[in-house]
Amino acid sequence: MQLKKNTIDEHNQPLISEHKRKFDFISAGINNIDAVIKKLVDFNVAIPSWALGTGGTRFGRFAGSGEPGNLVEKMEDIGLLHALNKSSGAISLHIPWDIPENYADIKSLAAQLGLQFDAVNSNTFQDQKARELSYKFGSLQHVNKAVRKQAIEHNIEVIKHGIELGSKALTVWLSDGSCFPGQLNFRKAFQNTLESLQEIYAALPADWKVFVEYKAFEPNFYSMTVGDWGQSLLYANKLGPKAFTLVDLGHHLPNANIEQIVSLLLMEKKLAGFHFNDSKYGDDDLTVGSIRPYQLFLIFIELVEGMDARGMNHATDLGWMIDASHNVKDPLEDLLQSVEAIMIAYAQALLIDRKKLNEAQDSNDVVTAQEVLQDTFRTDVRSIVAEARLRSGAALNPVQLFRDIKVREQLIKERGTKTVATGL
Ligand code: PSV
Ligand code: MN
Repeated sequence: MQLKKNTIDEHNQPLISEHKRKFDFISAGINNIDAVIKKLVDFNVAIPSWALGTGGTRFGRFAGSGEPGNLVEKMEDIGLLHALNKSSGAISLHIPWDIPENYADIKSLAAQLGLQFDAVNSNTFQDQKARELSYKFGSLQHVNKAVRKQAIEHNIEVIKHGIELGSKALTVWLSDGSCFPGQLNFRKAFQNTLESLQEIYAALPADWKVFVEYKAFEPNFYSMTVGDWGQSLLYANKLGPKAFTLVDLGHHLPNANIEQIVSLLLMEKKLAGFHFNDSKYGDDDLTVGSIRPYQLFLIFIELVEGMDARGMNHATDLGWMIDASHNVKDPLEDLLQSVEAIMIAYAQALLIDRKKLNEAQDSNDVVTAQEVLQDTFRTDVRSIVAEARLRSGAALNPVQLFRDIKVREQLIKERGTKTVATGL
């Protein structure tokens, strides 16, 4: 299923006058509104190939219908999202869940849908049928050199798939760690992992990056070998200039100050980018902005400030991706909501009165500093984000259009009711 331009126009038409009223009101007080909108238009968030189906927990999975059964259908789903919001123009592949059968066909489909290939992801957290050795006790950290070799080769194979498609980064997330005290020698596990990563690093093309993703716990519950940003940064520093730390919002211990982590990683030129999601308790993988929108806003303040301090391009110099799971919502509607929440937080961060904030900070005026932040956070910027969509040819209200033209119903007609997308 593909969306036609006139479907978008027909949806926008009756909404335009009310939209304009709201937009004119808010934009009257902003002197650089066109520059802000241009940044929003340029900003895109990649969609992971594993997030297009209904997720689940270890207790069960309540499958949806009309879900994509292969990579082509997954790309078509992302193409739909991108047509609706013009901010989801990239796909991140997880190998071996989504190995392309024919690179040329996949690349031409991507071009037709306006999609780029974002970072490619390796998977050494599950055993694959074709692999001889088990990752039960880790992969790159494993005490057995042969297991490490198998995991290294898998990562190099993932890079090769990425090269064929035009990706420029490899994301390595390891479930390696231990479940019980005494199970692992931490130093040996670190050294083994570092040496394995060094071999993978050596296989990176000159213009590639490797993103080392950390996670505090799960599936290992006593120690994780890349458990926090400190450990990830150690690996990234030891590996070299092409290695960076990837922040997944759900991968911290409760109440971690993620905005401070982001600020310092940016300062050290070691921030790779993001896996966006939201959580109440652990790695809940909920819709971005659904639980802690203020935290997301604070993170974007640090991102914008840190990137501007280094003259970085907001849209292209870091990796932006959603990494969420959808247990009770339609995955596509959920992804539309996540992208919207990211754009809102980004728009608000762009509107912060930096000069006033800096002055307040420099004079220890804590009250004014808080006022500056909360004034902006309490400003309704949804019409600014909608205007950016309008200017790039997208829908004023993507979720409403998705429902009005019955996208899911059409996908069910095309794909059937009993479908299961690969992923977790
Ligand atoms: C692990 O929880 C993670 O966040 C990593 O990014 C994985 O690659 C992804 O989820 C999908 O399993
Ligand atoms: Mn992640």
